[in-house]
Amino acid sequence: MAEKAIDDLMLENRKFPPSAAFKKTSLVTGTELYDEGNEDYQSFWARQASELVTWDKDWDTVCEWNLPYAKWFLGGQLNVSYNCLDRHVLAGRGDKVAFYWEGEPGESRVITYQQLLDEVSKFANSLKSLGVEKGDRVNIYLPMIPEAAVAMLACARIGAAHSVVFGGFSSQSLSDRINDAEAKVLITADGGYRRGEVFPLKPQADEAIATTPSIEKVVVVRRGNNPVDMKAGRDHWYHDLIDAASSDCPAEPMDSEQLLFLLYTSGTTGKPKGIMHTTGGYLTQVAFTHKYVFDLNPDKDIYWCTADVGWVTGHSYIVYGPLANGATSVMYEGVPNYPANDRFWSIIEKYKVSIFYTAPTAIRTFMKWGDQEPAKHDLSSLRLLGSVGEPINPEAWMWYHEHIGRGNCPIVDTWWQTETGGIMISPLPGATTLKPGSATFALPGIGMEVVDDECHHVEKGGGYLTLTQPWPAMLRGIWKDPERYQDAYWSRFEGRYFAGDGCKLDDDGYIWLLGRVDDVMNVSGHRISTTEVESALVSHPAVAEAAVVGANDATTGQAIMAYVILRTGFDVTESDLRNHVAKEIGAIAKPKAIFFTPDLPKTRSGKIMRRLLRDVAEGRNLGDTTTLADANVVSELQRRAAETPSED
Ligand code: 7RM
Repeated sequence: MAEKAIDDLMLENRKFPPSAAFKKTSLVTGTELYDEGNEDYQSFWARQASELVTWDKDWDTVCEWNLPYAKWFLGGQLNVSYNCLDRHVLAGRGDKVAFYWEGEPGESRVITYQQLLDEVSKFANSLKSLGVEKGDRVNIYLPMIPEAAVAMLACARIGAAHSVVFGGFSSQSLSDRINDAEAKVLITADGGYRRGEVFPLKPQADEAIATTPSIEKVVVVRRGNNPVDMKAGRDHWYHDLIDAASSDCPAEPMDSEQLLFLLYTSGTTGKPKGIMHTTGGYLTQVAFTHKYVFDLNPDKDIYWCTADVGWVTGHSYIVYGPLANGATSVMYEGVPNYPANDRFWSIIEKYKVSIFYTAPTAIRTFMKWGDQEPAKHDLSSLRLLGSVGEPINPEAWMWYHEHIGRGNCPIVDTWWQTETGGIMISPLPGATTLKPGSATFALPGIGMEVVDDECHHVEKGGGYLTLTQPWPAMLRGIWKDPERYQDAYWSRFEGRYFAGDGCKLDDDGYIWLLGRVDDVMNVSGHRISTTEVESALVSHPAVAEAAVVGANDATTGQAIMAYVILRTGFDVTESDLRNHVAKEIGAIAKPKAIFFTPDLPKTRSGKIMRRLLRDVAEGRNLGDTTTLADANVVSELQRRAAETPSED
């Protein structure tokens, strides 16, 4: 028998079946979708494609699978922007609100489907007037303002692929991404709001495009009102273009496999990968998952996903999924703690949000800030909560359930990646009994198998998460780098996609994500996941957030080092926490050292950067820190590491 891929230490027994009240209005309460997906996944997706998407021309072939390349709905034609806008207006829903936009300083804008269609059409005409043609790439570098969605949809309308770069990225990251994509046009803003202040974007963009020969034109949205230089002939104000443009821009049918967007992921090493997503399959899966995972009732629900449009979550679950389904969404520009730590809860109360989708990093931060913040607000409009981005620790799940959901809302823990395009593993909230911290099961139509090092089936316990069959929203490759595509995703296990994540299956077949396999620690021959030790730490009432890493150790191979953020008003000793971990999951998982810290190094989308913590723990100089949200955090940790605590 192969050596165990990852140990299984934690046992979580709490169960939350869907309530009778939730089931009463839920879209799915039984196993019918799973049965259909198991029977024949291609027919299953074909049915979703015809029910959820409007096609200009039917497809001939559902799926062509030449490993590792899939094509979906070949021969079919459709336009994504038509699906997100025109068809709702044509059906008489033009006055329906698409977005309630909330600016960080407090202003709001209400945008109906008709208004969004007009604006997108005008901007699509503007892009054409700037020379953008079908097949071109357009870069988008904007704050969280409605114009970001307008720009994406305008590109989709005319068949140009967008490449959105998060507004918090540096000019160097922007220029690298523009050059890789060879984008013709850059859409940016003067600046945006963050934590009560205007951060400049146009000056960064100017710096970036000094080294991007492909950029011919720049469009600038006015938002921050900060002074900017406009270069005559090259730079255009967005509002001038819109004022001059016609709102008549018929959506052009695109081939199902037309490139819809590139989205760059930083990966662990080397240059960012331009993940390619196309049209028909992508739209089918994001519409399906947005509808069924969030149990959407487009006539009643107010949906809010707190991600930034610069991340895949923003692409799939702020823009394309919700708009394809004709949903009403909230879009918020700023940070959760401006002007105070209860901003999110005041937004939920103000717009009567019923579906709320956020990340574990945010939830743990809210735990740290204290129960009193959500308690100040009426959150009774909520009926469903979601989580994405990292494993959600069982205690963070319980806190979210109790203090935000007030015990009444199911939580959908959704596992997926930039590469998968849409949600892959998640409960269906009217059908699945939840366990706190488990993403539960693969969705209908998705082929998932846990395997060991030798690619043998794992029935129970730890292993590697693999995907065994193509899915409609899967990446179509890495832009200009087919070899890297093959190596990065299809080489570890023959014939399957390996996501890089470890997970385990419990007695009931529930999936528990255990983090990236590169982070798994090897302590005296035991393969211990960072997630389980972190969850054990977070289960102590004094702990809000924890990150653990394995550092080289002469006796045990690696030793567990833990970095812990305490909840406001709580205190605990190191040895109490070590004993707590031993009691929760076993003595082998007891951290050798625990460092208390006010903050942790995170990527700008909120994922803990364990690689940097390993550098700190092993006393190395820091590697690449350019993707960090706040670089000061690590230098502070290094300072603290110099005063290494003792072991008991
Ligand atoms: C959507 C997104 C992908 C990686 C993925 C995992 C981790 C995401 C969950 C999760 C446990 C989850 N795209 N991840 N969701 N881990 N439970 N529900 O985050 O490309 O930025 O990251 O994120 O490691 O491989 S991403």
